[in-house]
Amino acid sequence: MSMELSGRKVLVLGLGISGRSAAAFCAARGASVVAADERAADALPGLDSIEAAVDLRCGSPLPDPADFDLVVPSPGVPPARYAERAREVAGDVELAGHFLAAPIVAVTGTNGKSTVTCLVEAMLRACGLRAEAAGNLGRPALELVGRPLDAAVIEVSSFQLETTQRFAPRVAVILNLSPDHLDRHGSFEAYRAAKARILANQTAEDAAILFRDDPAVWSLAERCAGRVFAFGRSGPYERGAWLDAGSIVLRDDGRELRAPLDGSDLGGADRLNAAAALAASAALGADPRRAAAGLADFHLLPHRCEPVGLVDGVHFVNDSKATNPGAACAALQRFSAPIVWIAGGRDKGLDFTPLADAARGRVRTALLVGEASTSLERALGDAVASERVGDVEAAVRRAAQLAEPGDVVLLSPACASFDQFRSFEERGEHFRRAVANLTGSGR
Ligand code: UMA
Ligand code: ADP
Repeated sequence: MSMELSGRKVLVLGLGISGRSAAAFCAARGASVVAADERAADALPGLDSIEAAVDLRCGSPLPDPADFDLVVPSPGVPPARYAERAREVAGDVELAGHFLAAPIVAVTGTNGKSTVTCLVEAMLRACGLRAEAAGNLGRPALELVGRPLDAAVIEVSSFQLETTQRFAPRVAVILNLSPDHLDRHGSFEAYRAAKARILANQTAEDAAILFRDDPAVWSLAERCAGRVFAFGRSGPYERGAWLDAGSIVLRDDGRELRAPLDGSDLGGADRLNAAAALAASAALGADPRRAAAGLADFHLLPHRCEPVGLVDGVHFVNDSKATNPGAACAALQRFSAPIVWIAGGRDKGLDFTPLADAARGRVRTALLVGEASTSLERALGDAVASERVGDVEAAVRRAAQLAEPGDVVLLSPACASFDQFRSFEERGEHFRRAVANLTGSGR
């Protein structure tokens, strides 16, 4: 398989963030590019920034892949749309893997990818390395090609990994695996297999960072060609990072380092994320002591267990990014105070029953919004009291009535946002504004 682009006929499928970047990239390297999207041009932002040489086909059925040398699919286009008729397939992550000169740290898993990607970037920078983050977190991976970098830190989704052939990161991280995107992958096993592709082309020179506490992840250790670092709640591990009395302990080649977390604003699963990121930085060869110092100024990303207000002694926390049950379970387990929990949204057909166990004994009342309210109500059964409310604003007002001082009001929906919002960010902003409105400061 050649990655030569010059003079080749390339079909880019989808003209969202990654398709626009892939079309520009291939055209700049001399390919003859057709870029297609089933949506009409006026529904697609950013088309004017694409080189004139790219032949845009919008608002019509996708062209036949058989007429092209190479198909570059966007992550959101399912392989069934092109795989059988394509001669060669390489998504933007595969192309980035080929064209990037810097070593790659690739991060996948069901939850925590963006956080860990940003943590690794921060840690490597604290070591004085030129590191930049990209990938599924929103900046297309191909934007890193040609930049002066010591390391590329790339968040990779199951959609992006599904089509990789030769992608071989120097360091691969798999954070956790719980059901998500089963509508696309068909089964949990197929989803896991897509994620496991992050390890498929690694060699003895590479390293994998795997979650020790999740059998679905840890059992992949046997497929690793390189060094394996475990990370988890309780070590010690022969090689890896674990949590111990408010610190991360990192052990590599018989040496141990203790990095206190007390000064950082990391709690709950983010402590595990920091352990994974520290192991990844060490695996890349960075000085772990300097890397750990990078935690001191790290600020959590918005919409991930983000504190957004303290009203009458009640803490309001925005975890709008929790778009699957696994993420919401982690958020519920994070707090020791009673929780008034706001959940619901677009039902992705995932099993909600694990939420009942996570909520039992922690949740004062569950306030259910959106299309998934009925299935959530059924899954929660008598584990917790629940009420249906119309939308996020109404839920915040009701939560303020139910919560007692010291409680946490947590938006952690376990569902996609698309029934009522354009994105999880928009949902989180609605929550933030509704909280501000409780005190009048949002007016
Ligand atoms: N399209 C078609 N036909 C199809 C499917 C899609 O024409 O059958 C077109 C759509 O009309 C649309 C375009 O393809 O205009 C969208 O492509 P896309 O869905 O791949 O979206 P991008 O804007 O390119 O964003 C993608 C990732 N999207 C998905 O995986 C669905 C973004 O992750 C990522 O940030 C971006 O590339 C940069 O790498 C989003 C996401 O939801 C945030 N990811 C999932 C997740 O995190 O859970 C995996
Ligand atoms: P991703 O990029 O995988 O979606 P994010 O860092 O954006 O990950 O976090 C997504 C959601 O997962 C948030 O709701 C966050 O609170 C939760 N989360 C973060 N890290 C973990 C983890 N290690 N395990 C479970 N849930 C997590």
